[in-house]
This record gives sequence, C-alpha cells and structure tokens, in this order.
Amino acid sequence: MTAGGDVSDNCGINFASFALLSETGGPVNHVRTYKISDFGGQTTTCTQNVTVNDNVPPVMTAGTIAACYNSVAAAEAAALGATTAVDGCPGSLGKSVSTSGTCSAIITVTATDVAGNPASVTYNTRIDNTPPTVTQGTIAACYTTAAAAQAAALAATTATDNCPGALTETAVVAGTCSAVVTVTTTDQCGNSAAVTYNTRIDNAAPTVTQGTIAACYTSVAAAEAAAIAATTAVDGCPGMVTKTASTTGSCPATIIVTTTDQCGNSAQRTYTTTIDTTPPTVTAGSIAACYNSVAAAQAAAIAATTASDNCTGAVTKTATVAGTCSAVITVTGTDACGNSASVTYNTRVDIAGPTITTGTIAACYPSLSAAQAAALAATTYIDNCPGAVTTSVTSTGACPTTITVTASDGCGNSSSTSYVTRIDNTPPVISCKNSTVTLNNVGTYTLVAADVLNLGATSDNCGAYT
Ligand SMILES: [Ca+2]
Ligand SMILES: [Ca+2]
Ligand SMILES: [Ca+2]
Ligand SMILES: [Ca+2]
Repeated sequence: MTAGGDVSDNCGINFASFALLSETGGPVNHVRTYKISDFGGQTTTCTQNVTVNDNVPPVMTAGTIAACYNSVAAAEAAALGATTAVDGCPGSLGKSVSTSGTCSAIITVTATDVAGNPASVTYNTRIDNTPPTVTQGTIAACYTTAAAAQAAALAATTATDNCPGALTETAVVAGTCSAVVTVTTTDQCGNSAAVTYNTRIDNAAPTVTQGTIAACYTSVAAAEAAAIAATTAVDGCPGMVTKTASTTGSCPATIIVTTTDQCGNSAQRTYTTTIDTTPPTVTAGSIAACYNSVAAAQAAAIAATTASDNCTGAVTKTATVAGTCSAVITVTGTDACGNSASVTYNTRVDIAGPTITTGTIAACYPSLSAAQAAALAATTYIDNCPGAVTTSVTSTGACPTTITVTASDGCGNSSSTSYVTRIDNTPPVISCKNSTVTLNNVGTYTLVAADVLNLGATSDNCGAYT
C-alpha cells in the first residue's frame, strides 16, 4: 500500500476504499484506525500505534510590555500576555515566567511543548512599588504669583528614589492669603509622595487713603512722620502693612509715602509741604543811643534789622526790651516754619525827666543874667539814668519876671521849675513940689508923700514905689 502496511483479500482489494477512521491518544503516542474494503463490499479495519518523535522547540514571539510595573505579578502577567508561542506539533504548550531584579528587571517567559522542548523570550522592565523619599525645604512667607510660589516650592523640594532615573515633580496651589502648595514627586513607575508648604499669594497692593499734613515742618523726620500718620492703608490679606516715607526738596518738599504689604506689593501717595530747618539770616543795623519810650525803642530796632530766609515767605520780626538805662533790645526774626534767629541792641530807654528841686531866689535882681544865674544856682536836679543833664533858662516879663529852669536828660525828657522875681535896674523918676507947713502945738509938723512929691510926675518902671 502506498500508505504503508500490508493488506490481502481472497477476491481482490478495492484500494480506493482505504481511509483513516479515527485517531485517538496524545500528541506523542496516538492510535490510528483505518478501513479498507474488497470489491465484494466486505470491510475490515486495522489499527496503528504512532509515536511522534518531536525535537523542535516552540517558536516564540516577544511582544511589548510597559516600562514599569508596581508588582512582579503585574509585570509577569503582562509578559505572558504579550508573548505568543506556536509549536510544530499539536498539543498545548506549557508556559512559565520568572523574574530577576527590580529596577532593572528581566522577565523570562518560557514555553515548553509536549515533547519537552523549551523556548524562551525575555523582557526588560522595572518593578518599583516604592514611592520616592521627599525632603521638604523652606519657601518664603509670601509670593506675588501662584507660579512663583510653585516654582519656589519645587526648587525647595528634594527627592530620591530607590530606582534610578528622573523623578517628576509637580506643584499645585490652593488658596491665596493662606495658600497651601502641594509638591508631588512621582517616580518612573507612577509611585508618588507629596509635601506641602504654607505661604501667601498676594498680588494686590494695599488700598491707600491720603490725608492732609501741615504747610511746614522744621525737620524732615517730623514731616515724614506726619505724612506717614496721615496715610492709612488696608490690605486684602491680613497682617501689618508697612509705611515708609522719602523726601525730595525742601521749599517745597515732596514726600512720597509707600505702603507695602507682606508680599512686597506697594502703593504710594505724594504730599507737598515745606521743610525748613534753617532760621532766617538776621542782620543788626544801628539805633540811637536813647529812646524815651519802649515802643519807640522797639520800633527803631525792628526797622534797623534786616532779615532774609532760605525759603520764600515773610519773616516776622518782633522785639522785646529788657532793662531801662542799660536796655537790651532783642529783635527776633521768625520764618514761616517757626525757625528764628535774633540780634540784640544796647541802648537806653528812659521815659522820665530829671527830678528837680526848686530853691529860693531873691525878690529882685538888677539884671536878668543875675536873676537867671541865681535861679540856676538855686535849682538842683537828678536823673533816673546816669549821664549828663543839660539845663536851660528862659524868662518872661520884668516886673515881675518868671524865670523857668529846665533840666533835660540825654533822652529828650525834661523837667522844669519857675521862679518869680523882679528885674529892676532903673531908678524911680521923682518930682518934688513946694509945700507950706503949719507947726502944731509942740512945734513940729508932718509931711506925707503927697506933701513932698508931685505925684503926677513921680514914677518907677516897676510900678510901685515907696
Ligand atoms: Ca520608586
Ligand atoms: Ca496685598
Ligand atoms: Ca528758613
Ligand atoms: Ca531821665
């Protein structure tokens, strides 16, 4: 037979009827049953024991698995699933998988055919179930943007992993004034660990309200303090808002107050004032040696004093007087900011004339000069201030004559006293007349003036005569 084996029949065999009826048993040892008929329709069967001798291992095709797995089981399952194996002989293939290493793991998938021929493929992957070790650093108390806070938190965070390779760091921010930045570090297998930072994210400057300050200050410090006090500021986030001031110029001065929140966001307001730390320049002139009133002395000293100032605006001059006969007048020039400078003058302020004591002179003098000399000599005087006192004498009339003695101090104050006398240097004019007398009983007679004088022709320049 062409198919092998032997066959015989007494009536001849129909070879076309030869066929395989069944095949039983395993892939290595199985039993085949054949049939064949003769031309008379008689059929018979035979069995064949077949032993397969297979020494060709399966053909294995490696697929693709992920770069990393969190467990050996997952990695091996993936390797098994990715691997195909076919064998030239029937029968199921036995598959096994084994793993060596972790971060650089090698997974071996082995397929074995029925005859025990093995074949393998290997996969390189990573098996990492350990998250990175993350170390928290320090970030600032405040940032003006979420991006800056994230960047700082990322930079402050360090991480190491049990396996080599780059770690991925990400940061997210929740909140603003009390923000929490979460930095998550992820290894190449997706294992992650996180740390958090508390900070503030504030990009809004304080809201500033400008007040008013005075027109003038005598120091930069005082002006800046006033400008700071006049400025109020509130911020969207809690915490102190700091205020600082800077000044340019003096007459006028510009003061800028800067308010800054705890994140460095700032807003400014500008004030204009005058800062004058320099007193006026006061120059003394000359005044008289003496004045007879306080007001006159003050007015003279003020008028004699010149003043100028470094800033525009009037300089006010005032004067005070101390003392009298040796008076000191202080003239003070004050600028618009209250800075002042003074000069002094020495003079006399004398408001009292000499004190005069009137004496006594004769009732009559033969000459005016004699009478005046007598009046001067009879008069004594003393002044309240030291210094020369001058005298003068005036007269009016003759019979009688009023002689006035005036004593003047050096300040124009004077006192006077008067004397009444007679100045008579002219003898009477007399005219006698004849007279006839009659003796009385004792032999005498009496003559009165009218008996002697011709009264109509008798006179004196001073009037009365005796
Ligand atoms: Ca890891
Ligand atoms: Ca703010
Ligand atoms: Ca000044
Ligand atoms: Ca006087």
